[in-house]
Amino acid sequence: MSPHTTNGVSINEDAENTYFQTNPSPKALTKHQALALEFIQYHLENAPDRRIVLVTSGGTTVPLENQTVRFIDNFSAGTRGATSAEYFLQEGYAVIFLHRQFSLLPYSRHYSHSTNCFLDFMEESEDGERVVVRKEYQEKMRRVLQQYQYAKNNRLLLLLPFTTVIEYMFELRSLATLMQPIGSRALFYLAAAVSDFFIPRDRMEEHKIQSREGRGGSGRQLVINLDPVPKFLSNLVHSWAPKGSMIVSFKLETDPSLLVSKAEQALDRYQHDLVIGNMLMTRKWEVVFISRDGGERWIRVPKTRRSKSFSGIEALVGKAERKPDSEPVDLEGG
Ligand code: PAZ
Repeated sequence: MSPHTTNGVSINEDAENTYFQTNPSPKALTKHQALALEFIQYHLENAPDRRIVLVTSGGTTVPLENQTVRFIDNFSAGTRGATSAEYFLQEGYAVIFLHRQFSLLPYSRHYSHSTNCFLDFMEESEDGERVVVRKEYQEKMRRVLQQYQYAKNNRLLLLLPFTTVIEYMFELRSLATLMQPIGSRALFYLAAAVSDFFIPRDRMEEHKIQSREGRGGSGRQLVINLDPVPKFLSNLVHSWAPKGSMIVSFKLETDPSLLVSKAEQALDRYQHDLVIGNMLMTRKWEVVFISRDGGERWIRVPKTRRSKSFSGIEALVGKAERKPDSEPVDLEGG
């Protein structure tokens, strides 16, 4: 089958079919489908007006061996996705959180090992009989706990993990298809950092690659030959996602001169609703919105509000200083 066009955009069905036919579907897919179906049906029956968002978060891995010892990874910790999920919940959405296993999660991210050891938040009570939250952390922890329990008790948050880029693609396709009945109340918020390259199953080593044997190079060099991951955003927009749903993708760059043009290109190519651009070094303080109604809109967090623990999401929900059409600020001193 050859590529066809929808709204002038080509969808490469060959690439899609080959990818899904020649790579194994994740072991957890059937279980995840059942959980997602139940979650979606619950909200359609009990709160038909509720919006449901699929948030993708964290980085995908590219395994080098089938029995994986080594893999290629990326920097993403899942901060954007986990934080955004909290804000979606606060705004009344139900959230399907498709995340890299062991990356940051909504609510528990405030007590992640990468910022603090959770034991530092605790102490023994004066009588030595109980373990309690230290006084200075109680107010914030109570607030986070209440929000977490509200989401949990009202079945508003479904956590589904992935690890590899292949798993991610299978999960994304399957969730988008299951979300069809939600129609225009569905939102896709694609904050995961998804590898552009992978090793197809039929070229992957079964066992741990041995350092003495060498692979493809001279001597003991290991030469890795990666294929491009098919551009699935076009399949998502034109085929998997419900008609009328909103699709927001992210674009990360390290070269500032490329960010806006690449984000515009993505919007033009895939014809979805919004691309949010960010630079690796400044992603917590500034983002640029590229939307089809034209123009670029920078949203920045004022220098005075930047802190180590600041997650950056305020930049996306309107609490930040807005400076439309201005140049990126120098954050080195920030
Ligand atoms: O997970 P994190 O908060 O460390 O990073 C978030 C992000 C930079 C991965 C996300 O905002 C993003 O840009 N995702 C798309 C990356 C890409 O261009 O593939």
